[in-house]
Amino acid sequence: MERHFTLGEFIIENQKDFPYAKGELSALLSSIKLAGKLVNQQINKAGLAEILGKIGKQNVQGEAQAKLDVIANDIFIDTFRNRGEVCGLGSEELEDVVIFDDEIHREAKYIILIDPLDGSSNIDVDITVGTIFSIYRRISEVGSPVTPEDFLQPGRNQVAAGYIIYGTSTILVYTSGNGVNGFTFDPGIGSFFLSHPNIKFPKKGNTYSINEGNYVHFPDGIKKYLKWVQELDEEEKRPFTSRYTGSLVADFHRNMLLGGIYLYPQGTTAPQGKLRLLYESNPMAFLTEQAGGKATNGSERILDIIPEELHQRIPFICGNKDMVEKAESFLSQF
Ligand code: P6P
Repeated sequence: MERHFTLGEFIIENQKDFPYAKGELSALLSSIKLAGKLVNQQINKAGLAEILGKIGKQNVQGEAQAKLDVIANDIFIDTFRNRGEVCGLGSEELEDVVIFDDEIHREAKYIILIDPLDGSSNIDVDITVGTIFSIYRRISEVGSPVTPEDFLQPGRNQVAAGYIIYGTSTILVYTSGNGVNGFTFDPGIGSFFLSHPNIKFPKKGNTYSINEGNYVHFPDGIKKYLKWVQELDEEEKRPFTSRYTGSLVADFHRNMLLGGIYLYPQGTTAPQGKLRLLYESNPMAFLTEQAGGKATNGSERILDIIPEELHQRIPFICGNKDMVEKAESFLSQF
């Protein structure tokens, strides 16, 4: 019987992967684990606890905020405020960063960027949602207040990134630069257990995830790519399958395990696409590359893009390397 590490045991077992950390990164991952359990609990009883639906306000993105967006955001902020591993936090739900400017937090080495509840428009109809997180070592001096530059580092500087997918089961998936591992939550015990060791994209993928409702707005290269995907090829006999849930975490998780490509390209109504670079595309790009895939904006590596502002959007294509390169080839031709 294979022994299933808990997430805590796995982190300790792999402490050697963090040569410069004296346990803070491990403690930070444990804080994320704790907050994830609390969010999971709220999501699972949402229908009973009158916390479904919108709050009648918009977030900084101009998107209607769901009650659970705000609840999840508060849970993560409170967790990090009560523990001492991060000196600042950027969130999809907040216009400005949260600076934990007290003696303890000023000594913290890390900052974190989160999308507390991605895909939250799906909550009221019980479709999978997720939390996405992205962790950097601060570049400002430890002991001083965190600065905006700490949050505007290129994705290649991430020290860890991952997501928690609240689906048929709740799974925490993360990388700290040494591969991708997934841990499934056992609510009976209240622990996450290693269930998906060393995740890699399969050699071939035949699933594509894109909102084809935006077809008229897509660049010609994407339109030609979609036509290519949907044509039966005499030699390869390749039938592709379309799977798109409206939850990046759900589509990404399926494509990473079974093979596939996710695309949110730019369009006439969204010149920079929809996904946010700092707390959606960068963490997913880090995971993609660690799992053997490729993540670009259609021409450049996502992780090399230098951010200019906290909520900037970026066209995003990620998945099996050959599938991403095929889409890029259409974009470069048309
Ligand atoms: P659309 C959710 O709002 C999200 O950021 C991703 O999780 C998801 O893939 C995408 O937007 C859905 O956007 O425009 O297709 O509804």
